[in-house]
Amino acid sequence: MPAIVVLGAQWGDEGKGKATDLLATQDTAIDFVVRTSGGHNAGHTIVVNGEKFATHLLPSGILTPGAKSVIANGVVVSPEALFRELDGLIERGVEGVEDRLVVSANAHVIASYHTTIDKVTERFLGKNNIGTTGRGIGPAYADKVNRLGIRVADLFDEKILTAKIEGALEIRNQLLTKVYNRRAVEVDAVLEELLQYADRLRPMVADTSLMLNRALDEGKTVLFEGAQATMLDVDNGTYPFVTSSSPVAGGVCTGAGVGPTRIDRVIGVIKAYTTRVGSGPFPTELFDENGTRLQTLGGEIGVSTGRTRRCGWYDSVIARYAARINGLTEFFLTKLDILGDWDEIPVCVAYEIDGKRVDEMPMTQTEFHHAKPIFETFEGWKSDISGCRTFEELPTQAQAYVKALEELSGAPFWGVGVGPGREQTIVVN
Ligand code: 2SA
Ligand code: GDP
Ligand code: MG
Repeated sequence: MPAIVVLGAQWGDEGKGKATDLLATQDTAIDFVVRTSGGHNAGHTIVVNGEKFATHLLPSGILTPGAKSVIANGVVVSPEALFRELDGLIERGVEGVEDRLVVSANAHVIASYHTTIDKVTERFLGKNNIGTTGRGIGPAYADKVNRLGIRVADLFDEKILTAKIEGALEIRNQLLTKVYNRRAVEVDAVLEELLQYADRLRPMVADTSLMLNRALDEGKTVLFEGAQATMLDVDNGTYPFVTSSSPVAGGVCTGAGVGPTRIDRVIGVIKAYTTRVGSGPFPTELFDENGTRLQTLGGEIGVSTGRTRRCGWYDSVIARYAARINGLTEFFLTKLDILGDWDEIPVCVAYEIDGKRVDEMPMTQTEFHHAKPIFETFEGWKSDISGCRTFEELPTQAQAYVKALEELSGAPFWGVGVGPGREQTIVVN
């Protein structure tokens, strides 16, 4: 299986880090783990031998000694965040991280003025804000699309870098000073900020598209690790309450410079319930004690910003949508163990929108804002399943719940997570 995509099927934090890590350790032939979109707004948690690691900008494969980790062209890279994360792993005794990291020369750079603009814009929007992570992601992608961006390769040529910073600041300082009433950012300050990372970064930089295509030609296995998720996709998500990149399967191709015909498996990671951080519509959101219980039992707190995640029941309309948008070959269901506390578990099977039953994602965001979930209720299993390692070991009610979700969701379930640990997984198909 040479090219595998692992991506989020809901609003993020489904447990993609765990699914990636599991594939990377299960199949010893995984040679590359690749991030293709987003930046250090992501937060992936991996628990190895009881020790907890969180990756943000780095692919979670960085913890797997045999695999190369790649930050591909579609990612926005804050050099400051990159080295902070690398140093954090080195301090914890993870060896060889810098030697097995490759960064695309074409990835775009996040500088401190992007972060400033992100935060000031959110404040400016007030109650209409997006609830971004404040990491400068949106402004960096906006500069990229506006052709004002700075790429990693630019850090190695001071003349080009100076010209690019001047060009970007000419526009960005207008926004900062005239709209946001802020002080202008100085070219020299940005130059100094970015150049300090150039020497350490240079040995890691390569043409990652060429490298990955050659690797696939040689039959190597490449794992593309998603960040954020389908419902946060700038085209297919709950616009404008989305991130500024394409975390769907199609985004993997542009974000890595590989063609769609090379992809063999597309795995959608999905929680046994639903969570969301930041603003925006969320039809199955719970505002009662069930929501608080899911939040507490599931430890639903943002890995990057520490924000509390909004919680709700499983939404199979979203699952079917994710299966369709990404052409999923399978799902990986996580956090089934968290539901062991309920007598009955509701699952959203369709929406009621303005008095009508709707089985698929509606065409417009206005309709989605009006969507009320239609629930079907399943019997709970009221027990701890975190020690189960085969499907047959699961209580019959849990088996029935998984089978029902699989039938409703539009793609087969490859595995089920019953705990955060690497080994707490049941492979179903
Ligand atoms: P941004 O910062 O521009 O990407 O924010 C835009 C929206 O995207 C959401 N977003 C996320 N949602 C879930 N998890 C994310 N990563 C962290 C994690 C989140 C954290 O893994 O826990 O620590 O808070 C993530 N990154 C971006 C964001 O909430 C906005 O709705
Ligand atoms: P990601 O952004 O999709 O990689 O997910 P996060 O790391 O942000 O959040 C997922 C959280 O769920 C992490 O704390 C994981 O350790 C945890 N997790 C993943 N799978 C399972 C599971 O099957 N059961 C439990 N209880 N926790 C899980
Ligand atoms: Mg996360």
